[in-house]
Amino acid sequence: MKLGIIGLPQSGKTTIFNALTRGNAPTTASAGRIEVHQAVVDVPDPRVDVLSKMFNPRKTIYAKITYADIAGLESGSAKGGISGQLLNLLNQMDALILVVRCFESDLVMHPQGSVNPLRDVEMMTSELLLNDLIAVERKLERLAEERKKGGTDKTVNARQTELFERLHKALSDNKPLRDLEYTHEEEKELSSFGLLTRKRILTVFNLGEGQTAPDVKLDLPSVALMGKLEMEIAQLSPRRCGGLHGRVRHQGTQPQPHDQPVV
Ligand SMILES: Nc1nc2c(ncn2[C@@H]2O[C@H](COP(=O)(O)OP(=O)(O)OP(=O)(O)O)[C@@H](O)[C@H]2O)c(=O)[nH]1
Ligand SMILES: [Mg+2]
Repeated sequence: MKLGIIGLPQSGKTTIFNALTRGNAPTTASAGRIEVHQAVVDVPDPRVDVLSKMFNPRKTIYAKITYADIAGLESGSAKGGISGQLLNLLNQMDALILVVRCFESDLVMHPQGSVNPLRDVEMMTSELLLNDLIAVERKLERLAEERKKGGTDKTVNARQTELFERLHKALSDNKPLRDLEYTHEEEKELSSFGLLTRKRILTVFNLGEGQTAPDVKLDLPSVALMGKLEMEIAQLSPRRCGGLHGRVRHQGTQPQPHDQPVV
């Protein structure tokens, strides 16, 4: 499973990525740049540990999650549709983790000039929605052209037009596409058509030390954690603490020796 970590610039994406993967990717400004760090993390599972002890196999393989820290999505990114490279990266993800800044700091600039978690969630989710709306409108235009020209299968065209009009209606009503129901056939039709609001999103409120979770109502599931503190804990020796996740195999960041499962 691939999870993409997104959020406004300087919200703490790389910090949370490091916390989840015990990585030490540099948490530096990269405004306007598309940047990605990836790491594969074993999902700790005590059941696997028990079975492994019982049967003593040559290899014990845990379920794996790939985390990708994807910088580059900002307010305004979707105006003309999210750029190809970034969209391609986002499309490869099974679900998204949206990091939202809650911590206050005079040393770290906020792209909007102030800390406001609800505004930032809405800003990022509208970028995804706008991107899908543009993609769906383009598809509907292509379908209309095909109809004019003739030559293509009329039933396929009619079926797709009906589906994409339904998507268009939902997006125009500000509704993400994950909220719609699809037939098996429609799922198949859409699987090769990258639509970002069909992906599940977990919102992570990145709190400063001692801060409590913001009192906001969201349509998305959310968790609140102190990203910087979690990163520092995760970077300690795995034998001394568990951090946010289990053992790691790194890609693109420095490899570290983690040979013991953390329970
Ligand atoms: N004080 C404080 N600083 C934090 C916290 N979390 C992150 N930071 C700082 O905020 C800055 C940005 O954090 P990053 O994790 O690099 O943020 P990012 O979203 O990856 O940033 P870009 O990749 O540049 O968009 C860094 O200097 C972090 O040390 C926090 O909880 N408290
Ligand atoms: Mg970063």
